[in-house]
Amino acid sequence: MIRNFAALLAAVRKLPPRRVAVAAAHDEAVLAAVREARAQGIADFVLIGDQGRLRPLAAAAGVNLDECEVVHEPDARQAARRAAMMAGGGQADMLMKGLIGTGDFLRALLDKEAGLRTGALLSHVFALEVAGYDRLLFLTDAAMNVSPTLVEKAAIIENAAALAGALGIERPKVAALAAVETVESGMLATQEAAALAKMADRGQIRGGAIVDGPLALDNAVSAEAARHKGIVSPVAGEADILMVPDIEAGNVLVKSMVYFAGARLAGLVMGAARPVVVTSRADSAEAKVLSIALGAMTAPGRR
Ligand code: COD
Repeated sequence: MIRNFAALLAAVRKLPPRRVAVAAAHDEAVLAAVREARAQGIADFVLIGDQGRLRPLAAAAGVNLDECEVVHEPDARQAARRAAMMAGGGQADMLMKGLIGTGDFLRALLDKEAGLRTGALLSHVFALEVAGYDRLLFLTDAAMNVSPTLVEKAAIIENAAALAGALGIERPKVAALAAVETVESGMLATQEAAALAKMADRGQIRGGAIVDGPLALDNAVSAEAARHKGIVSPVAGEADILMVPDIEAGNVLVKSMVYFAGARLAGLVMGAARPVVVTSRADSAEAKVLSIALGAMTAPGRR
C-alpha cells in the first residue's frame, strides 16, 4: 500500500516508462518536469507545442529534444486536441496539460472524437502529502466538476476510489464533507453526504469505498475531534478521500493545505480511457512529476 510520495516514486520506477503526450509543452515548469521524469526513468514524452518557444526553453531546462518526439503545433487548443487524440488512439499512455487554460484543455478531453470518453463522468482527484497525517489524502473534485449533483458525486467517489485502488488502498475511506456532521434541512451538502453514505452501504457506489458523511473536516481527519463530538464512524479520523461539496470548497481547501501547511501535491483527471495530468500553471515541477507518477500507476498498458 502506497502511503506517501516516496513510496509512489519507488513503485513507479519499477514499471516500464509510460509515454506522455504533453499539450502546449512550451513551458519552463513542464520542461523541468520532463527532464526529471526522464532522469528517473518513469516516462518518455511527445512534446506538442510551439517549436520556436520550445527549443530555447528545453535547452535551458536541460531537456535533450533528440530523446523526445516533438510535434510543432503553435495553437494551444489544437495542441490539446492532438494530445487528446494521441492518448485516445493509444499512441500515448496518458496526457498532460502544458501552457493552456484548464477549461480549454478539459474541453479537448471531452471532445468525443478524441476517443477518451468512456461513458463515465470525468473528475479530478488531488493527492496530498500533509505533514502529520499518516497517509496520502485524496481530495475530489476541486478542479473539474463545478457543482456536482448527487449522482455525479457518486461517480466522483468511484473515480477517486479507482485511483486509491491503483495505489493498493482497496477499501478507501471516504469522508463526504460538509460544514457540520449533522443532516440539516438548509444545508444540501449534509443531505447529499448522508445519501452517499447510504448509497455506498447499499452497493450503489462501485469500487469498494467505505463512505460516511456528513463529516466536517476536523472529524474526517482527527480521531480526537470525532471522539470529542461523540461521532462513531468507520471513516472519522482516518479518511483516505475527502469528497468536497463543490469546486470552491475543494479549491480553497487544497490551496490552503499547500500554501499554509506546505503540503506536496499531485493531481489527475480520472474516468477517461487514459489518465490525464492536470496541474495548474503555478504548480511546481515536482508536483508535475508526482502527477505523472500517479498517472503511471493507473495507466493501462499501451495498446
Ligand atoms: N465528464 C464527462 N462528460 C462531461 C463532463 C464530465 N465531467 N463535463 C461535461 N461533459 C460533457 C457533457 O455531457 C457534454 O456532452 C460535453 O461534455 C460538453 O459539456 P458542457 O457544455 O457542460 O461543457 P463545458 O465546455 O461548458 O464545461 C466543461 C468544463 C470541464 C470545461 C467545465 O466544467 C469547467 O470549466 N470546469 C472547471 C474548470 C476549471 O476552471 N478548473 C479550475 C482548476 S484550478
